[in-house]
Amino acid sequence: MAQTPSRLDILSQEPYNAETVLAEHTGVITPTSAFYKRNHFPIPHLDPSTWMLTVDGEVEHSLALSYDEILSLPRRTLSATLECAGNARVSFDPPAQGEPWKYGAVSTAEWTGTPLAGVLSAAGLRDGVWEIIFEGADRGAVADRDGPIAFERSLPLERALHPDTLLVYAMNGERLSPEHGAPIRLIVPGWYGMASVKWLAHIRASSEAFRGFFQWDRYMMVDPADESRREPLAMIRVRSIFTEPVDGSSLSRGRHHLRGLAWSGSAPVERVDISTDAGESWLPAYFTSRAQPYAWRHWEYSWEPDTTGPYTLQSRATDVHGDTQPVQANWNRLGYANNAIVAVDVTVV
Ligand SMILES: Nc1nc2c(c(=O)[nH]1)N[C@H]1C(S)=C(S)[C@@H](COP(=O)(O)O)O[C@H]1N2
Ligand SMILES: [Mo]
Repeated sequence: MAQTPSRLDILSQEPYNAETVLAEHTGVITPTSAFYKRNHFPIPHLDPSTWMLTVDGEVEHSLALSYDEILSLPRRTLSATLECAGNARVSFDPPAQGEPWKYGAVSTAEWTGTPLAGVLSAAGLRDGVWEIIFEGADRGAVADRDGPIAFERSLPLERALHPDTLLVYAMNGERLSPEHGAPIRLIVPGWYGMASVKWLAHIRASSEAFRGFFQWDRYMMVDPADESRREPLAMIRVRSIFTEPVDGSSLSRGRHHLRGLAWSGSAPVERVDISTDAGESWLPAYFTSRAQPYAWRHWEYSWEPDTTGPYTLQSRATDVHGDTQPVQANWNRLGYANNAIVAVDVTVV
């Protein structure tokens, strides 16, 4: 496995889960070796020369597509930020269940593939299709279900047909690697990472709502006050992080450039405000990279502290829909979608 441990903070080896070290985010695109990895099961190593993608269910013609056939379809490239819905889970209090991600389960890549819509139209969707179900080739045991099961997810028809929903074979200009879903993965730009199914093996058109484990028992926002109130996770919520300085660091007196990233799945980020006094007052940061539909933006803020001592730095992103980061995110048992404002504590000496 191509891993460079200094660029990734490894949470577990089997399944392999690793988050990006924030200081690695110097450009908009995350180098593939520093891109976070999130796996539920062991990574399958598939041979593209024998691998086939089956498309069936409520379709006029079932398809079995080879890797080369998919490569020959119309090509589309876009940059998209992928964030795990469990990113920042560690900052929930009381602790939530699940992998203890800090702030590094988010990265951005340039993805190349073909729109899923073309393959679905070749198969011919029947009337009444409601969802498209995607199955990965990875398998394993999960709580409360007879195992082993596959990683399976569905998308509402509208999102499956969106021209930016891609069957992807290249990441950052290189052939997709096994850890990121080779030979083909789905990429659903703007959605939390669980929707972007890796090691795609089977696509099924369905006239019913899918109730698989990773659709129904996980990646659900369950209201702690009433567990019958559940909302499936979809779009990435607006959020920002600091890449510099690192939490707990000491800074000299004088001028500093605070730096970070901001993103939102449903709309471009419009502003980032910075507080250097624990949220008392806020001033705008400026962007140092352009707005793109699905990729995060770099921001900077020039700061010259008046006195020595401790400071709490915070950033707050707002998107063009007016969605902004809360002081505290809604606690939920499975610890998803924590987009609360992050505090970075530094000491000026
Ligand atoms: N087949 C399969 N697809 C999967 C997963 C998985 O475990 N199996 N994990 C999902 C989750 S939860 C996330 S956040 C992203 C992570 O993608 P990455 O490892 O390329 O960063 O893949 C998604 N696709
Ligand atoms: Mo995830």
